Amino acid sequence: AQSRKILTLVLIRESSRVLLGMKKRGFGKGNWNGFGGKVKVGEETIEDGAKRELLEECGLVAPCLDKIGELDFEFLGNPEIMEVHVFKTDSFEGIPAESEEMHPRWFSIERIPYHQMWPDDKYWFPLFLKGSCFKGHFLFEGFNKIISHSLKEVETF
Ligand code: 6U4
Ligand code: NA
Ligand code: NA
Repeated sequence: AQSRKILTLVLIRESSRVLLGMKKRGFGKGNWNGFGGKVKVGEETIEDGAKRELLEECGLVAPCLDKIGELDFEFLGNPEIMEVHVFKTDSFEGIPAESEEMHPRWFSIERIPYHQMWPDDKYWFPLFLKGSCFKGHFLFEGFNKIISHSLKEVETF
């Protein structure tokens, strides 16, 4: 049987730029990525977990997050599916600050560093940038190679 692990991913968008964090430790170290992580026991909603991770990892407070995506990641030889809930917002308080886990930096939407991101990001990030919602599934061999994937736009969540 396949178990699922729920994770969050938060993208901060201003008109022509996106805030990403360089992951300094753990899963995905060395990649630019959104902010997020595991949902903790006691958190009422997945969105609450996402807001906490955003604050912990880059010091920003977001009163409200919009859910825009659900991405399933499977790794050959590992029965656990990672179910990543993707959120975005353009409204937040605070100034991005470095944490133990992330080094934040703004990127122009013309210069998203796909070559230093998870390999799936090149597929779905453009949907985020154009304002769409999406669902996807990616099967990895190791952490760098995608063997198969599916991705579709959805109306809403
Ligand atoms: P610790 O180190 O225990 O505090 P935590 O912050 O709870 O960890 P973490 O950072 O391991 O969790 O969570 C993984 C993060 O990486 C989540 O934000 C989801 C994101 N992520 C995982 N696979 C991804 C992928 N293939 N593409 C992507 N983001 C991914 O863009
Ligand atoms: Na994290
Ligand atoms: Na974290």
